[in-house]
Amino acid sequence: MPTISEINARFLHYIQSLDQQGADKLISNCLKAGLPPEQIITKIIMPAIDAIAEKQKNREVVVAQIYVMAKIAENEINKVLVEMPIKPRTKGTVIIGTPMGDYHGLGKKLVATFLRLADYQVMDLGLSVNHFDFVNMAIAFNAKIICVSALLLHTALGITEIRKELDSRGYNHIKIVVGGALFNFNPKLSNKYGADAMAPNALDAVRVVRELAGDF
Ligand code: B12
Repeated sequence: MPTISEINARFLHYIQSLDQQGADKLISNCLKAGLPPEQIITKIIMPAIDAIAEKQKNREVVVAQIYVMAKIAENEINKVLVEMPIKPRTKGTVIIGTPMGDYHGLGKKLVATFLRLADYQVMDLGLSVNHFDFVNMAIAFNAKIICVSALLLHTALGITEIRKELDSRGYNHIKIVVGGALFNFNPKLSNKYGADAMAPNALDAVRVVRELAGDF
């Protein structure tokens, strides 16, 4: 059995070569070999996406390539997520989505899954969500937390709109937690946009949600 870093290098090679079949076979073999799904996501798939992000920063790949690479990564994430245990949701409801105009969905999907594994009922509103919908759903489902996954600077203003809408309707006890590339680049932005907290990854997202919801 190759080491995790060897598997990661191979996975990166497959997505860089836009080889869906190779990636598929590799991840299937990892699952068959009994590698824990969480480890496959955090140690094999996510580091590969980070490496691609680095290449994009250095302008070594173009958006069309990133699109296909992200699609391959997403297919493999979906395959691994199916293997994760289904647990009863004993904690409260959390609303999650991306702000209007933001179609980056991989981080949101992972955060939603990790919250579900931590027993939260997660209402995933999907991509490019209007701020009214975030607020209406939070109120309707008695959620204590709204999670916003924001990767684009110009669409993150949607978070400020959610804050304003909550405050103007007297729901300022509902907390906003944010994450995504934007806040990993500059964590202070979370405060600027009116969020209560940020987390840099899906595991920390669970910790922050627990703290804000008062669940231990
Ligand atoms: C893949 C990708 C795409 C794919 C998205 C495919 C998909 N299905 O999601 C495609 C090709 C479609 C795309 C398009 C664009 N993209 Co793009 N994209 C990326 C890239 C390379 C990776 C994002 C990703 O999926 N990462 C993997 C996931 C797992 O990580 P993550 O999202 O960060 O999530 C983790 C944490 O951040 C955290 N987290 C995430 N959400 C949340 C939420 C909460 C509540 C919490 C607590 C935590 C949390 O936990 C997650 C898991 O650990 C980033 C670079 C980067 N550094 O992020 C650029 C990036 C986000 N894109 C960028 C841009 C500009 C664009 C485009 C405008 C086109 C372009 N010129 O590149 C379009 C815009 C499309 C739109 N309107 O949404 C810029 C944004 C810059 C900015 N400041 O606004 C980035 C940063 C690249 C760059 N360096 O320039 N992109």
